[in-house]
Amino acid sequence: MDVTEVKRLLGCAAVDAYVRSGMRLGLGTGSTAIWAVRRVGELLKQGSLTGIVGVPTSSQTLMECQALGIPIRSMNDPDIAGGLDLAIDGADEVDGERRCTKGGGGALLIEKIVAYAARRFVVIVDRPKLVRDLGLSFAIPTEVLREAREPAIRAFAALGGRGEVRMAVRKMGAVITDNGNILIDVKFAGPMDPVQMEKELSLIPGVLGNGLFTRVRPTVLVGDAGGKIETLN
Ligand code: A5P
Repeated sequence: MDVTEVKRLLGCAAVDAYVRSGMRLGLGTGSTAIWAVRRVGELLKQGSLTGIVGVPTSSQTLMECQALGIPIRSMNDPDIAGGLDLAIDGADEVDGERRCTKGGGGALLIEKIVAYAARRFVVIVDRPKLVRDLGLSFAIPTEVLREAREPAIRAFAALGGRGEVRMAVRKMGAVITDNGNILIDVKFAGPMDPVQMEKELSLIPGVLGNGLFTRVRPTVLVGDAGGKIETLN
């Protein structure tokens, strides 16, 4: 089974198991989470789900919701009021304590606001994303105010990380996020304490968000190449 099919199965499984009518739902970003968004759209169209309001975590997800007719809100709308029943998202890495690295798709800032505001967080990943230590094979993404670029890179170095501005592929220059900022990916040479590092990165002026998600322990659905899905709680 190819990896796209595994991601589709994961998206469907998460929605079928955890989404109920009337929920305020955080909708993640990326090539896995998009399948959960599509499943919500499908079930709304069928009428087997009703009364859902979704908070999209990126322009990718916003556009998909609009195309599928999923009612969308911001975290600040009165009927969301800063809290969600459930958020479903992908991840780049998950460790043995179900802590995650996110932000490969550049949407980490809103993804974290949404995940941390949800009563339940469900992460959907294919098995190769399970790792022993976060941040070794995947650099930790950070979203940084443009004016803070060089001070932030110096601050990352003081924490043992090498920061690299993420460059755009079909545009010259840096990737500019949905929020108008740049992304700096921070590579660590050896294992670090992700709980402590999430805090340290959050304290650097101009660093608006980082891709370490350690303060919520999600339910993780892990997809195997054969299509089997395991739930980690
Ligand atoms: C988006 O910013 C990310 O956090 C994604 O959720 C993460 O990169 C996983 O994406 P894929 O499902 O595309 O691998």
